[in-house]
Amino acid sequence: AAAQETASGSGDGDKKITLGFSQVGAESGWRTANTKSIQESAKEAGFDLKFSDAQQKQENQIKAIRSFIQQKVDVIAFSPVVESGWDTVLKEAKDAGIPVILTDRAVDSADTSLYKTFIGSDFIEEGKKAGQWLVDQYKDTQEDVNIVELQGTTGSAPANDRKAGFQDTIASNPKLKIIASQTGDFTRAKGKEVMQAFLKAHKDIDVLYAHNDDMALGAIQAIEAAGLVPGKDIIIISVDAVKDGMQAAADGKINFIVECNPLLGPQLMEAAQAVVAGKEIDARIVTNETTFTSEQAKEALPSRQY
Ligand code: GYE
Repeated sequence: AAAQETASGSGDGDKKITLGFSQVGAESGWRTANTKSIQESAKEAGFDLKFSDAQQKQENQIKAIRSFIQQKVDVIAFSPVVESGWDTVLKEAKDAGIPVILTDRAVDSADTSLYKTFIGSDFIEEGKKAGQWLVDQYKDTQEDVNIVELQGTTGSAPANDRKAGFQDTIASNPKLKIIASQTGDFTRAKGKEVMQAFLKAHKDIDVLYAHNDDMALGAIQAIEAAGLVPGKDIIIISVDAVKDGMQAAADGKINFIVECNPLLGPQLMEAAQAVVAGKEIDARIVTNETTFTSEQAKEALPSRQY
């Protein structure tokens, strides 16, 4: 029996899985938490992780994926910076017999056999939750409500979907008007810069909808610098619920946050193990999420992990 155990111990079952992971970048608090979750989970699961940071550029991700194919990794995972333009490189991975898992952001490829699963949030749903809160807040308004929008990275799934879900939902009340909408690239610096421009161009902003906390935090700096009170003079809604965002909500500077969970590492390792073992897995793995008002943020803050 002992000999058998030794034999199976050195067999295929114990082979370290090599996972090539191409990350979007380090643009936000969400991304930092996501990267940490993936690195820690890979370590815990005993994977050999090849991690590559694309600095928000699709061309860098394509290069990283090609290099993973050349290195013959067991499985490739990536969070696609934008939705379009992946068919060629995904076909190359498929032809090389390497399974691909999408995490966090989706691609718009018509051929869904190019990847095994997509693990991540429903961004349309997040946009709808943001919109619904606003609809409820202003249900009795007689006046126009002027909204400015800070979009995420142009062409990314969360920017496209958070915009669409929000827009569709607020359309139920014609008084709710988006008067300006521009990308802030999901970063604090760009969020601040674009908000400054919005404030210069429009004297009558009632609401800011930011596609993530970091842009909202940058915008808060611009709003305060303009002598206005964030959360009062301008109502602020954002997405993510990272610690700094939750703190701003607890302080009353952000009025409503839609949660987007970055801790995708454990689910990714589980899915990677399954596909490498040749098992069938669900084509869509959705993460569980909630929303926070200022009061709820205050309560949740002490136990927040990221
Ligand atoms: O909301 C934002 C990050 O793709 C869900 O990317 C992610 C988004 C997240 O930069 O903060």
